[in-house]
Amino acid sequence: MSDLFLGIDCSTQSMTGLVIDFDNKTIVYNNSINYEHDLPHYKTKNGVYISEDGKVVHSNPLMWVDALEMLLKKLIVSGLPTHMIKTISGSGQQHGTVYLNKFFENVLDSLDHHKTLTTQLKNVFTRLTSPIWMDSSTSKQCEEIREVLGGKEALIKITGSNTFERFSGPQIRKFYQEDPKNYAKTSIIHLVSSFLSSLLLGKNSPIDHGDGAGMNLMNIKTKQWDNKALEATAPDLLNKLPRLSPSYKVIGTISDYFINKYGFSPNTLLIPWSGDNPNSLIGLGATQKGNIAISLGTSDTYFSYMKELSFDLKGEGHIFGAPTGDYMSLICYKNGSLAREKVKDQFQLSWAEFSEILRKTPPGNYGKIMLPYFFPEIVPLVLDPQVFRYGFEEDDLNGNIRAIIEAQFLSMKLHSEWIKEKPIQIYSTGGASENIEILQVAADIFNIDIIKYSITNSAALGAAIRSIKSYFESNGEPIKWEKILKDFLPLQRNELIRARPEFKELYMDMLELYRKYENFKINQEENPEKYRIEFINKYFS
Ligand code: ADP
Ligand code: XUL
Repeated sequence: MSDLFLGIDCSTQSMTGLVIDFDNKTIVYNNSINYEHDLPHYKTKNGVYISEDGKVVHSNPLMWVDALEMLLKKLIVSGLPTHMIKTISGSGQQHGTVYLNKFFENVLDSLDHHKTLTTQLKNVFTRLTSPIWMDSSTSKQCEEIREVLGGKEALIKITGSNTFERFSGPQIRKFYQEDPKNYAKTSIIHLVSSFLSSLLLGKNSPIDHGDGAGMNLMNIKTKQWDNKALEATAPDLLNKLPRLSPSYKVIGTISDYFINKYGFSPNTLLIPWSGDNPNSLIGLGATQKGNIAISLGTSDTYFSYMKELSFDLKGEGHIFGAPTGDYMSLICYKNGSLAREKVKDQFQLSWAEFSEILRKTPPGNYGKIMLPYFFPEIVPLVLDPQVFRYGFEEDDLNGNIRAIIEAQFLSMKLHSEWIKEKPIQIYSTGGASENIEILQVAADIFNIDIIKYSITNSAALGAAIRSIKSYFESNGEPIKWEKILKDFLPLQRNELIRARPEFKELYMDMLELYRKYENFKINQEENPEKYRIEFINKYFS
C-alpha cells in the first residue's frame, strides 16, 4: 500500500471516514457512524434535537467527539495502517457553533490517551448543545444585524449572504442575548468543522474561508473578520473567534493523543476542515466554470463553482469560499431528505416502493401541486411549517410521492435562476442520490443530464482529495486540481441519468405554475387555479 489520505465528514446524521490510496487510485476505507443508532444514549432523532414548534434545532458536540473516537477505533479494527496516512482533512455540516471555555486548549494540550476524549472534554463547553443549520429561531437577531449593517444589499456585499436564521452570527447573537453569563465565560466559538479540526491538532484550529463565509461575520472580499459585522453581532467577539485560513494551508501535525492511541505517524499533516458543501465541490470535481452540483442529504443544496465574485441581491442564495481559493454559489433547503422520509413513512413504504411509484406515475402528476413545507424552509422563507396540496388530498399515495419530488426540484430550478452558470451536466451527491428515480425527476425538470457517483458522500471524499493536494504542495511538488481529479474521479462515476426531451415543455409550463403557487401562498398573489386547470387540459385530457 502506498501513501494514504483521510477525509472525515461530520454531517447531520452521521460521521464518515474515507481513505484514499492515491497511487493505486482506490478508496480503501469508507465507513460511517450513525448518531441515532450507534450512539443512542445521546437521544437524538436523526442526529438532532428539535423543539416542538420545529424552530430550535440543536445537536450535541460531545456526541461528535464520541463519534470521532468510535470512527477511529473502527479504522484500527479494519486493519488499515494508520501510520501511512500522510494528511487528514475534514468536513462539517455548515453554520453550527460550538461554545468553549478557557480550559479547552489546556485540556487538548494535556490529553491522556489512556482515557476517552469525552471524559476529558466533558467540562469544556459553555453551552452543552450546539445550534445547527436546521435552526430557524433567530429572525429577531437577523433583523437587528441587517439593520446595523445598512440593510440587505449592503450586508450581502459585505458577507456574501443576507442574514439567515441558521447562520452562525445571528446564532451567536441569540446566545449572547439570552445567556450573557455563559457568553461571557466563552473563550472561543468554533464551527463544527474547526472544532473537530482542533481536536486532531491539539489546539484551536483556524476556520477556513469556505465555512467562514457561512457566518455573516467574514468579509467575503478581504476574507478577514469584518469589524462592523462583529460589532453588530456581539461584544468582544473578535477575541472569541479563531483566526481564518485558506482551506489548503497546512495548519500543523496531528497531536500526541492520536499518535499514541491510534498509531498515526507524528508527521501526519493537517489542513483546515471546511463545510460539507465546499468539500463536496471538490469531491464531485466541480472546480471549473459551468460545473453545477446538487446534494440530496439531510439538506438539499444546489451549488456551483464561481470564478468571479458576484452576488444574489435578492438575498435567497449565498456566496461561500471554495477550497480552490475562489468562490462558490449555493442555495439550501431544509425540506430535503427528512421531508421525503415523512411522505415515505406516512405510507409505510420502503425506498424501493417509493421509487416504483415515481417510475409508474407521469411527469406533471395530473396537475397535482404541493408546496412541501414539512419543516421551516429557507427558500422561500417559511418559518411556520405547513404543507399545501392543490388538486389532491393527504391520503393520495401516488399523488403525494410524485408531488413532493416534483415540488423539490421545481423550487430548486426556480430559486437557482440567479446563478448564472448554465450547466452542461449536473453532478449529484448525498444519501438520496442513491435513488435513480428521484434523479430522473431532477434531470427532466432541469432538462439536463445528471451524473451519479458510486460514493454518495462527496464531502468526505472532497476532504480526502484536499488532503492530497496540500500534501504534495507542502512537499514542494505543486499538483493541479485538474490532475488529481482527472486521475481519480472518473473512476467513481457509475451512472448518467439522461434528461428526457419529451418532458421539456411540460416541465417548463409546470415551473411557471409552481412559481404562481408560491407567489399565491407566500406573496398573497392571485390564486392560480385556472392555470392549473389549463395545464391539466393541455397534458392530461
Ligand atoms: P447527511 O450527510 O446530511 O447526514 P446523507 O447524505 O447521509 O445525510 O443522507 C441521508 C439521507 O439519505 C437519509 O435521511 C435518507 O432519507 C436518504 N436516503 C438514503 N437512501 C435513500 C434512497 N434509496 N432513496 C432516497 N433517499 C435515501
Ligand atoms: C448549507 C447548509 C447545509 C448544511 C448541512 O448552507 O445549511 O447544507 O451544510 O449539510
